[in-house]
Amino acid sequence: MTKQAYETLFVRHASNPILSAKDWPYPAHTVFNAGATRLQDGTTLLLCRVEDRRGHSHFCAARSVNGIDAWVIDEQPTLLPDPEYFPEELWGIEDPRITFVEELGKYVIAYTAFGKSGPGVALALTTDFRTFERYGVVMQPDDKDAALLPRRIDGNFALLHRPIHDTGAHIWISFSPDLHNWGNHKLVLQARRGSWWDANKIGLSPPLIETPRGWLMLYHGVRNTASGSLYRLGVALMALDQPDVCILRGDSWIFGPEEPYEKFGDVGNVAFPCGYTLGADGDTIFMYYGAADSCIALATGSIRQLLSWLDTNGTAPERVGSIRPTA
Ligand code: M1P
Repeated sequence: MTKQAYETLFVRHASNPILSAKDWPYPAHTVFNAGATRLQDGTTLLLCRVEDRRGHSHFCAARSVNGIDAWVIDEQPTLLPDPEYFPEELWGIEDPRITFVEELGKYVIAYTAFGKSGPGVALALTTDFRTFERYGVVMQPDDKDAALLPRRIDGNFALLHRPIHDTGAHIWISFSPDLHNWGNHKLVLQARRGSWWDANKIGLSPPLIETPRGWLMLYHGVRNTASGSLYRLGVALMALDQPDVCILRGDSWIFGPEEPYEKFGDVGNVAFPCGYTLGADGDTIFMYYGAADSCIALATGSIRQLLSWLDTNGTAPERVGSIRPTA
């Protein structure tokens, strides 16, 4: 791997950070970890995690024609926790990831519901980001970092998520006929232990990116050090018809905290993407990431370059999931 190849995979936007609490129309402590989507009229919508001064989070939508600046931010919170009906959201809702599901004609938001039992995965559906149909918690605590695939696999919806077990914090996939009932759970990708950059925890970052060669997965890897955790980004390629099967996984991280707004903040040394949009060329990835749990930044990459980097720098990992029975 050449130094240059690593450094140009994702390029930070010159006006980073693109959004922070000072832009907000109502009092906010921090704004970070935003889900992203491109609406039908081409507008980029970010569903931003907003943390208040209690430490509780909710979501607020910001819309921009070019996805970079001139954001129009909802005057009031767009989606608040609803602990009366969903006590699992007592301490807030966090880290939304958005998938448009053609079959439903709806956006499905997978997010972390944080309550007394810990973080769990909840779903909410919307057509306009103004009214929401809440499905409640679908993966019980401890579980987070979830996103839905945009279409069914073998007749079922598929959700990537990150439960924590005694054996570690690894990425799993689960399947459902109706988005309510989930099963057929499979381990997808493991934290690598030892001295790896992704030794201690991994989790899905934005929703998977579909390419003709497979699903590109950007994931965050955490290494615990004497001065705290380091959150960096890695890439893997999953099989199109079996997204639980990893075809290639990069050994090195491809993006990590370097700039002051990524190194310093409420939680320093964190680069945490929850969303992306694709450029009109179908290749450019606009990756929106939370920086230091304090603001939102943008970096651009290329599907073609990520695949070519994986071809040179990726290895086919040992299979971790169960083998699907053949018919
Ligand atoms: O503080 C860094 C991140 O920590 C958590 O992520 P994970 O559990 O995957 O390590 C999340 O709370 C995330 O919101 C936060 O940015």
